Amino acid sequence: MRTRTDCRCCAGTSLTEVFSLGEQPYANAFLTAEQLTQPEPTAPLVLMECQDCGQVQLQHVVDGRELYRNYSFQTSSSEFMTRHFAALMAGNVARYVPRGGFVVEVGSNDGTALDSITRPDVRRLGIDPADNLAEIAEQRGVPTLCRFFGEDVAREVVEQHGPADLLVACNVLGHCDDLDDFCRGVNALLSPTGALIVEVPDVRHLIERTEFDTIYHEHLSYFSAHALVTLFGRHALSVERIEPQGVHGGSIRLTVRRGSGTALCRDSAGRAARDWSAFNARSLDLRTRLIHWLTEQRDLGRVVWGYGAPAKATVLLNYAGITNDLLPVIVDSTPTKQGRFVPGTHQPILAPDRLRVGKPDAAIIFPWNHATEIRSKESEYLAAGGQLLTIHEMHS
Ligand code: DWN
Ligand code: ZN
Repeated sequence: MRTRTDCRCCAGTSLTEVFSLGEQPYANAFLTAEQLTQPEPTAPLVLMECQDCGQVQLQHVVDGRELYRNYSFQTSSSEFMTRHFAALMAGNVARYVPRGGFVVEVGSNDGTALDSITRPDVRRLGIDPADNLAEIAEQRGVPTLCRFFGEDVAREVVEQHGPADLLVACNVLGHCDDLDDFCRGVNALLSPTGALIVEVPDVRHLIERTEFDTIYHEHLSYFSAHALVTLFGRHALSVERIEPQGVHGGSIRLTVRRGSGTALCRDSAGRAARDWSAFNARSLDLRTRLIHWLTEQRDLGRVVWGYGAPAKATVLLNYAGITNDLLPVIVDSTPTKQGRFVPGTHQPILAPDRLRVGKPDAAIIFPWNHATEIRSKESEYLAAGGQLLTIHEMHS
């Protein structure tokens, strides 16, 4: 672990602390039964804001090799996200990829997005550091290079396959410590007429919607359009379009081209004022209300489980100190998470069909971004009187 004292987007050094979740375990490091009795690694989660460009980033950087070698999250776990990425690919392949062209996805996870490309003439390559995911992607026929993307990897790929007409990086930039290396990689790999499509959660929504549970060690940056335009501008990359997206609690999609041509100026991606003290107060209030509600439910003799074990569940449960006595079980559809335990608070993770057997009185939907999809899958449980709530819907 190291401490970062300069801004990843503008290289400035005026960073101020704006929020802290304290010392926390790694959110996606779901434990095996044997690991339950072993000490768990932890690191601080402290948010810093750059006073020059508005970039928000973690103060402490955990080595990515520790976080990603074996990665538990799979894109295909959500039908909604699968459709979202298929639409992204379809639109941009049609727009930027000529006959026989080449599409590269960075952070390709289990190959869901690349697998959606239907044009047989298009060559595809995924790049992802997780061995377990690269293997799943390969099995479904998506060629995958199991590496961290950067300038070196970009040069190797160009040498072997030629330049990319379309480069896609969704929910990836937040995971990269060295964004200058990422941008150099883009310049090395992207064809002069190609496009880079980037999608990241928007820090504006994190603040406005009190999404503190999206703050964890693998998310090193919490971007605004302004900070990203600043970053790309330093590398002669221009942001041609910025489009809001509803996914992951409110995201932005940027279309980036090589050269400094018709770049959106930084001011059009202007900086909004941020009320961090109100965000701090709302986060504490949410934690208090959650603990009160769960205690009240337990005292009433009602059983509450969790639905979904995203990284966000680990953050929330540990921040609020919720152990098995208040919330004994979580169900999740990801096969690699089932049979494991939440880092820090140790709830077991079971398959969703256990909900229909165990019939808890209520379940908290930890991935609030998938509430609609989960409610529609669990209509039987709801019809039988079960309750599915997100933390934002909880009132005691
Ligand atoms: O950047 C990141 C994003 C893209 O994905 C990450 N660092 C990791 C991950 O974030 P997350 O862990 O907060 O992801 P989700 O998409 O909110 O996780 C949803 C979880 O809920 C998965 O574990 C699968 C589960 N789930 C389920 O059990 N039944 C999801 C759906 C839709 C369902 O029906
Ligand atoms: Zn900055």
